[in-house]
Amino acid sequence: MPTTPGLGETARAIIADGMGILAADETVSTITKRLTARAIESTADSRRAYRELLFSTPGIAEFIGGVIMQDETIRQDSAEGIPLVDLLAGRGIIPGIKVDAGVRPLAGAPGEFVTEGLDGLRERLEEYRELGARFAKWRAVFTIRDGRPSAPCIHANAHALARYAALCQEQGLVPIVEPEVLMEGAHALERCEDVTGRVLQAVFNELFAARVSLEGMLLKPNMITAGHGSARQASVEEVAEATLRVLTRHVPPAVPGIVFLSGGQDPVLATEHLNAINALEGPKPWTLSFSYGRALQDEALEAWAGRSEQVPAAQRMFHHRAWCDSAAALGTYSEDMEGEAGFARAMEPFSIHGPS
Ligand code: 5MM
Repeated sequence: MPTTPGLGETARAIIADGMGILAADETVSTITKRLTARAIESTADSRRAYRELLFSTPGIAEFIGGVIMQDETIRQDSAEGIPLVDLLAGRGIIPGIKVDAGVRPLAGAPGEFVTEGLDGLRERLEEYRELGARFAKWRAVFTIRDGRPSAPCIHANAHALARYAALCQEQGLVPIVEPEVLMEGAHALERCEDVTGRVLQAVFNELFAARVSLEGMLLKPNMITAGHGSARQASVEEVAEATLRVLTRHVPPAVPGIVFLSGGQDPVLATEHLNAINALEGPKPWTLSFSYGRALQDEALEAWAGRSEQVPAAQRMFHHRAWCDSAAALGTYSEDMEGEAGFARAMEPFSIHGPS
């Protein structure tokens, strides 16, 4: 497998020293659902204001090494006319871009999906690189049901992920490879473990066949949990052990980092799970960090509520959760980092919004 100079350095820089990734790559349709659920009108300007709030949060560059944007955001300017991509880069945060075109029904596999977007991808990657992106992301989704995910669904998605990753590396961008086994369903943790293992094995077989340099990529998987609808939810310890077991069996040590998605977990629980994984004894040859969307944003979005006077409160929430997740990436998070005392400690190194 060839190694591409520069890609490994970028991959490692994104997740250095307890840093992780903010996934802010919701499509217009997804972010619109999240905004309207909180009675916030979704316009190009409100979406820009929300992303700018996150990206410009004071102190955040200590915890967030990379941000995944989507097509609209990477072309937007801040209220002061600075391209958002430059705003990030100027703060030392590496800009990334979601490049898949979303999921479509997979022919021959009723109820299953394949992620599309390979047509014209080389040219789009070239353009995004010129706009300032240094890494990219492509997400495949797998549903657990009777007989699902099927072998053709796993194969089609793993193959597409590998073609995407190879194209990214050709264009000098670090690919984040995201095979997400969804938490929807009533399945037990053991079923999630089995399915995730099969999916990861297929993905790495395809990455190898496509000559993707493992040193120059990041993996973004789900954690191993019971389905949201399962009556028996696993303990934090059980989730951590099962997650590390699957990764040890199916992810080569050449991969520099594994950045988990949160998948609809409560923000605090997503922090606890990451911390427990990092606190486990035993070999962990990759950096284990976060690339959370909802678990990093939900508290801030709730606090913002679309009101400009609420920007400081929202930034305080975002800064605090990123501080906690960064500690979890180092295995040093503890319960007393939550609550008012935790907020005060998170603010200690600088004053985020004051004194005046
Ligand atoms: C931020 O959400 C991304 C997907 O948005 P679309 O569904 O609109 O494409 C998603 O890919 C995200 O990056 C990951 O799923 C991680 O987000 P969560 O919320 O699971 O941590």
